[in-house]
Amino acid sequence: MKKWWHDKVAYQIYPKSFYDSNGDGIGDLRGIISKLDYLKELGIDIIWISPVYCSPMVDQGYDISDYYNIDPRFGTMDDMEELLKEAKARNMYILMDLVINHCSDQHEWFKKALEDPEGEYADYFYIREGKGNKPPCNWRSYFGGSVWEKIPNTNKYYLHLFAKEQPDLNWENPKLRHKLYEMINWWLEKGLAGFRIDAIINVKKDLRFEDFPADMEDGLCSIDKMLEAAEGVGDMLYELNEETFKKYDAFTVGEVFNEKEGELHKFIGKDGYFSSMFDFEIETLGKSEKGWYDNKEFTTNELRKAIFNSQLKTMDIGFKANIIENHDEPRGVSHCIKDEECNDNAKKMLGAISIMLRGIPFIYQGQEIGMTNNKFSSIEEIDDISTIDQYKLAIKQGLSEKEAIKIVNKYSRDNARTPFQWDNSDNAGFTTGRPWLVVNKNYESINAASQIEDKDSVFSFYKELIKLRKSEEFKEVIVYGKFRPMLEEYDNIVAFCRELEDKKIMIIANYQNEEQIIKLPEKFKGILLNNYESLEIEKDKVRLQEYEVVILEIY
Ligand code: TEU
Ligand code: CA
Repeated sequence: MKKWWHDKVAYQIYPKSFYDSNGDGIGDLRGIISKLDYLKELGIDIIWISPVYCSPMVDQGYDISDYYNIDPRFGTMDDMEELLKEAKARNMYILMDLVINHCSDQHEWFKKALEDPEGEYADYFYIREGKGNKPPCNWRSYFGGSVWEKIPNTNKYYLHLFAKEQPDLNWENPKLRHKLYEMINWWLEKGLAGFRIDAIINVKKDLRFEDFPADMEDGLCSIDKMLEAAEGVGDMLYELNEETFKKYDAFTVGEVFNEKEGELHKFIGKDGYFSSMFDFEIETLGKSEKGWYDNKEFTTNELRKAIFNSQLKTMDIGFKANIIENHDEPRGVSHCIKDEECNDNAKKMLGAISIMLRGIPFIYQGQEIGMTNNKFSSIEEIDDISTIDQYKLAIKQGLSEKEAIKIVNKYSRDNARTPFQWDNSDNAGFTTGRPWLVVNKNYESINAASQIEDKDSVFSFYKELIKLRKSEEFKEVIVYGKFRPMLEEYDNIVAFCRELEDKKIMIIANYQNEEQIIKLPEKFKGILLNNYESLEIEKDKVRLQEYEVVILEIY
């Protein structure tokens, strides 16, 4: 059954780093409004903005102290209303970020809970007695250390899977859940098209709050162990959808890392909890549970296998949201292409692979102009709480400062949070003030202004990809066409078909820094897109140049 969002292309904005309209060094809502035409030009329909609610910004706004107000750093509620209006005027849709696994320790609910750990608001959180003078159990936070923080002058602790300033909300409490539903519907009434839903798999805990075997010398265990044991998240997500999103035909995309085997259809199937969820295959490749210091490199063939498996597993169930990066990850082109080979052809090739997959393409701000990782020279340049934790962990595991900063440069979330590079003026045209985070030094060669009019730029290639995706002739096959892996017998070739009865296209990417000759498996009808000037083809032999990607119509 067709849904309004099936043929849309989405874009993630990290407001703090997108565009600063008032010179305070921080991106804001008026900055976003001023750039809507830029996004319209690119071909964007849906815009997800990371949190702009009131927040102490311990975790960059993912610690919300008031769900009903815009943080003054980003602007006012009038600005938010105007963004909704201006987007609507352009046939664009706004998603906000729904962070409801936890709130900020500055939220009034939590303040009231601390005032009276036996009172009504205490049950909006998980407050438990310590075991002797130790926390209730040995789970490790996503940001390092225990998930339990002691409440002063008591032997009680409160639970926080993320930072201690992000107390987990108690989803076992129907009163709390209904407070959240009220808030969600209040925003949907305002005209939001839906939400990106933050860390939502964490809302169901293993309520025994018992230890799991320690997996490191800190005596703690990965939170994944708890999530494996927790049963019943589906009941909560079903109720959430029934009480809110479903009533508005909202588009929702879940950030889900640990759904259980065989449960995908419950999440994004026909009557799923969400419309879609992100495909994190690229992001989790080589990731170690121990921490970034232990992450492994991956090969192109492994990347291909991960993407293809996910496509085949998802195709008959629903639509995932395809990404190569987001605000929690290093830049996609830096993560997936060797530094010394990371040129415009490689960046265009990666974009073509992602956008031609089956699913909803999500482009992260700056991906469309080929922004890359930053070169942080010291941990002092880093803002991100998670990166600082991972840096300390690497040092604790015996890495030198030099090795630890190398890890930070490879995996830090701040790589994706350096200011958007608009032009080659000071601070890349992001702000007239002092930017809150370093601007990538390569802004003079990588910026939007130098690419918009250049038909050979990464930006223009992304525009072509989106135009093809929306073209009358090919949109059906690109949106709904079956996914079929091709040419897996070759190394470093990422090739697949998208096909309907009456329309077939094939994408072939030579994902390496040297040419490769391949035998075309199907008779081709025409060349729809190519990141090189021309394609060398005679009969069924194709000579692909380094990082060349072609999109062909086939019979
Ligand atoms: O991320 C959830 C999540 O699992 C990631 O934080 C991941 O563990 C982390 O990036 C590893 O460094 C969401 C948001 O996307 C993230 O920005 C927030 O920090 C987190 O939730 C808490 O709200
Ligand atoms: Ca500002």
